Amino acid sequence: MTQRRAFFQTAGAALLGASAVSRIAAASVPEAVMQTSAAMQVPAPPTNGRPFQPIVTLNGWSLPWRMKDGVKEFHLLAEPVVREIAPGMKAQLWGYNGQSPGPTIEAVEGDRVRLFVTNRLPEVTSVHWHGVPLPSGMDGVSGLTQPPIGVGKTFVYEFVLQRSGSFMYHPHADEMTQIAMGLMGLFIVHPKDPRPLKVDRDFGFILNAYDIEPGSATPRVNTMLDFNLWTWNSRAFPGIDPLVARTGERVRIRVGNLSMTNHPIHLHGTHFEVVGTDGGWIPKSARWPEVTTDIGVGQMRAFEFDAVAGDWAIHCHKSHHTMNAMGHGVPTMIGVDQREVARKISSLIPGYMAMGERGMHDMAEMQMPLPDNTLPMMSGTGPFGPLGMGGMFSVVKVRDNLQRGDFKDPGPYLHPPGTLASEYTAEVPTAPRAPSAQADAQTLQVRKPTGHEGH
Ligand SMILES: [Cu+2]
Repeated sequence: MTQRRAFFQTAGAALLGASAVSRIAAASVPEAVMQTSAAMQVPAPPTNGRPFQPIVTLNGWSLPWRMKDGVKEFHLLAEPVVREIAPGMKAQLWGYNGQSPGPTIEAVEGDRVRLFVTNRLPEVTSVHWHGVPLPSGMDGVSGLTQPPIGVGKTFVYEFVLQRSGSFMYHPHADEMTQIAMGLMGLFIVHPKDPRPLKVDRDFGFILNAYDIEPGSATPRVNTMLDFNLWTWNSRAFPGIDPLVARTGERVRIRVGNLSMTNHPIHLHGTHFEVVGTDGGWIPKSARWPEVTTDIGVGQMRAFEFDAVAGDWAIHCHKSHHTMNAMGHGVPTMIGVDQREVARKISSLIPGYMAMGERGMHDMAEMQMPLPDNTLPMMSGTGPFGPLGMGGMFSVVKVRDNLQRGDFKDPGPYLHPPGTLASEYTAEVPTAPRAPSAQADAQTLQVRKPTGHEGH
């Protein structure tokens, strides 16, 4: 009987499909809760409906719902937003409810959800509930499963959450533009029985990227690969929240990828287990250990580990993705003696400085004048100096004495005596050297490029 009724409900919902809200129904649309800050809002446990342990969205928040006749009602408002990418830089993006990404939607397996979407963008949109099993007419593909949501219009989606997992939402109308502008969010469905999947801390973020010319604020939406801001939840290091945990706690991190390339996410300090994808949870016997998991475009991975005390880097292992805005046309200057050319240029441009002949670390140490509203290519300072990082980088900070639910940055890790790398100051015996390029100059034939501009 229950199955039969559920079938008719589903069939009815499918026939109805995603539809525009009538004027009478619009009067009962729940308020669209707004957020103007990019600071992490630690979500409180739910006050109604089935209990669940909320996830912590890095530099984000979870959307409150209204319970109406047993249905969880959410209201997303798509509109232009200002997002602080990191202190010192703000971007003009498109987002939901005041921020990009939009708020995380959290519900429980078995819940019926009703999602109102109001379009205050300058063009039509739709919302696709990425990975969520639902009736075809609720899938949010503009033109295929519904008419687009017109400018100023509100649509309503309604379905029952059939299984728990880590999902996303994003537009399926002019996606290239709308995803490049930051329209996306996490959709987390918690299990009805929390016990088998229980963890102590549950974090989530989306991998995204922007191409914002230094000194401007609006992304170039036609860029395909050469993005200059590699972000987690539309934040770049040092603007990304640390992931804080207590020693020994079981920590889950859920990462979705809505950028244009894959990102191998690497965690220092301990191995983790990949426990789920957007296709579902992986049975315990089939989970595999990793220290890096590659997250392809349009994929989600959930991984878990037992927290070990320390400050542990977590980052994309594509080294260009841990940099902020940089010009990729800059020639490599390692080994090039620039003294003569620097002398000539500084007679024309006072204060000119040649850089890069010993590598690029100099750039992490110095503060070059930058255009307004731009992040340094490498930045962030730790207890031992500049990190020389940007983009997709953060720190898992694990401490022995943390309260449950405390996500505040605990400051730098205090290393126990004898566990810190340091300079060796006693005498170092002369080590044999490999023949250097200089000693072996005859075999290194340098040929100057001719007629190849840009080499
Ligand atoms: Cu990457």
